[in-house]
Amino acid sequence: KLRVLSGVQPTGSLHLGNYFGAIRNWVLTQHQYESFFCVVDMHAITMPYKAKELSEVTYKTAALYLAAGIDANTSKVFVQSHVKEHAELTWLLNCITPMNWLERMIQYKEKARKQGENVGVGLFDYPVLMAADVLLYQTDVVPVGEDQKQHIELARDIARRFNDQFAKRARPRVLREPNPLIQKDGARLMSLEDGTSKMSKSAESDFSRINLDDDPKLIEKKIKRCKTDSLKGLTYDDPNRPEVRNLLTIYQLCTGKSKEEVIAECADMNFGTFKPLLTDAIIEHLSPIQKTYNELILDRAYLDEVLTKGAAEAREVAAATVSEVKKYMGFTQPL
Ligand code: AQP
Repeated sequence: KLRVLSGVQPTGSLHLGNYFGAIRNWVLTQHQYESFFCVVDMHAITMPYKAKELSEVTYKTAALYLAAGIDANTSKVFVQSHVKEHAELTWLLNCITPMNWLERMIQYKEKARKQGENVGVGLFDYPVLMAADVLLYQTDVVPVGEDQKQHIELARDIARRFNDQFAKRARPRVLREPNPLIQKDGARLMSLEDGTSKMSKSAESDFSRINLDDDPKLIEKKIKRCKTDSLKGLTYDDPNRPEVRNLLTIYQLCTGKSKEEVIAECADMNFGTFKPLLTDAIIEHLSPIQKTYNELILDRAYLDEVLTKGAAEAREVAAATVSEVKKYMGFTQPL
């Protein structure tokens, strides 16, 4: 079976972008692949965060994975910091990664701009930690949203550089080059307040996104307030109305209808008619997930059990990779 790895940062409530860009695709493909899904808490500390909340948000994120339909019996669900090989491989890869590869990263440039003088080394190094996450498990496929494509390409470049530099003749290659898996629809959901910027956990306004744990009243309020116009006729491809495309895509994904069906249904609508339909579709799609989530989040013992088992299984694969990498890099092996 091909291997899959992906993760989300515990930096706040997960939103529809994280769900349709990543988690839902993990759920749909988890039985086809050998799957590793981690809560990437070490990535979460690359931006200012509240230490008191990290553990709580980590549990919440894991509970949402399970509530969304990740099957902990077949997929390995774990917390990144519980498998110390992530940090160890990051250091090893740091030492073969040119600085200028990282200086090109769009996400770094965007996030660093917000940080000004205080931007940390960790944020700069984020893509190498992500490369380590992926390469540790000899991952074939990484299901992510569009914004992460550049980071996966970097992970491929790092793997190739390692293989060429230290293990030119090794077959199979010591580090496997991963491929991104990016869905056609939902790979880049946009803010509800600005159809040109990405829906994001860290955006200041909570009204820019629908969180997976928003209650129906709040969802209704957010959709009522989201940026729209009063023109009649809703289409996917009007470049002057990016909000329309975004909301139609969310409607399409929540109802499971095809794009063609949505085009036919909404062609003559205005937002006044469409918004209540969209609100209902989101509430209906999220309701079973929220019901399971509300039960799971109270059951810390069960979450601990899942995460402990997941980490033990992940560690086995990760340790073997690190040991191989260190061997090729010339380290002495401890007795
Ligand atoms: N708007 C989006 N549309 C589709 N997919 C998205 N993803 C994020 N935003 C969208 C995908 O969700 C996964 C996890 O993201 P992450 O938490 O690791 O970091 P991120 O990409 O930086 O997401 P956020 O929500 O914008 O977080 P903050 O604001 O904390 O940086 C990834 O697969 C990502 O592609």
